[in-house]
Amino acid sequence: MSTATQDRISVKTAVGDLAIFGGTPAFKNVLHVGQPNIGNREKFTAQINDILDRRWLTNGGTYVTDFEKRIVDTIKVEHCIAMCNATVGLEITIRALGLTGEVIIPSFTFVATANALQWLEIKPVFCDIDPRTHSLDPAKVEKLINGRTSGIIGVHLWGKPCDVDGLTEVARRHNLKLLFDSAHAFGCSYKGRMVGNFGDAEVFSFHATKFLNSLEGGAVVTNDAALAQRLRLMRNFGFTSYDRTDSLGVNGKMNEVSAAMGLTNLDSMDEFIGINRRHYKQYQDHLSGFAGISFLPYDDDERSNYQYVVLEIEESKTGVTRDELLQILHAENVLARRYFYPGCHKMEPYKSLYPDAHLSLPHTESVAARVMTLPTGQAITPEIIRGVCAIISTVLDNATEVRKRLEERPPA
Ligand code: T4K
Repeated sequence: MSTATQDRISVKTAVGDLAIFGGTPAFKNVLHVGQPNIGNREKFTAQINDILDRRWLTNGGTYVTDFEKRIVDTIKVEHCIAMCNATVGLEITIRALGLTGEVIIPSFTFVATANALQWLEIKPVFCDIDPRTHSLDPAKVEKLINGRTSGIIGVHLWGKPCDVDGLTEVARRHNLKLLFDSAHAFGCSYKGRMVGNFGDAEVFSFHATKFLNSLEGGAVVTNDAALAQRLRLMRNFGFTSYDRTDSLGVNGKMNEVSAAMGLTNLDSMDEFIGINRRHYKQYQDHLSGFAGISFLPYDDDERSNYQYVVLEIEESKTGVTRDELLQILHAENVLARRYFYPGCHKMEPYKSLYPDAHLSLPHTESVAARVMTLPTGQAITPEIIRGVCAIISTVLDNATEVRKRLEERPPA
């Protein structure tokens, strides 16, 4: 299985070596957060040929059906409805659940969570997170419930399950629908049960950047047979038979090539998780000794996909800000990311629609200012991680000098 080739890595040890101050970038080729994992290429190309030979490209083909079955078996859920992507999966599910009025969600999430609601003219009500977990705080959710609230969308950000029990209890007490945006959490468990089995439904993403991808793709999973039936109809224009519709639908179908990619990658899922876990531990070994650097922990007693290496940088202890460190890494061709900055409430259209939202989101804003994600996955090697950590160590060991030299640089 191939990985990205890095024909040159220069390991940084001194401030003067840093590319931002004129040194040669540590990596010749750009490193991304979210470079796709790719399973057995021969198998995938053979499947594409089979799909072409059979001239059945989409609309309920055998690969999509098999992919849905494999997901059902993998996470032990009753129904899986594959979708063209998770955003459309969320929109269809929101509609199928009959959500209206207001729905409570975190602001600290990818903008698709909020967009899926706003697109359907439902108000996303942004709730603050628990800064330790980066996920919705159920006590704060409860305070936002009013007569217009129809549901809650919990997000298992970074693949770490949110407080499922707490949100389930709040939803039950107030008779609200509970949906989980599980875009990051395929293959993860909560209290020993696989994510996908909670709330009214959960939505996975299999976008190229997810640890398990189907090129583009998503899936809605549920243990509610009636909801599953509505989702299937809505996914396919509402068709109940060849030329009959009884209700409104849209096109949310996954195509056969995407399903073949999903199936191929499912065969390598344990390998991908193993790679991610080793990378995560290696980053921790190199960096967790530095004051002001903390890793978002994954629970080793649960199943996790370890697809994001999430660091928090506390400037008062590191002597550099998250954004300064990002600038330095980018100059070295390490495209570390500040996901999910600045929070949905500070992005349009939400910033204009809900200008006061920030008042109740202090943890969201402070976490969004501290978080950084580092490259991981199949394209990354232990040698690359050593190179990335050498840059960060050089900066942290010499923070005062780095800060001074950054300030002395002429404005760009
Ligand atoms: N809910 C949550 C919580 C989500 O995080 C997402 C998506 C969704 C819902 C909606 O799921 P989908 O509708 O997408 O199925 C990316 C992804 O596009 C998005 O799927 C993902 N979350 C989000 C967290 O990340 P960007 O804007 O960061 O994408 P982009 O193009 O900058 O790609 C990230 C990096 O990956 C780049 O630096 C380059 C690299 N890359 C990307 C692609 C596509 C590659 O090396 N190869 C590739 O093929 O959003």
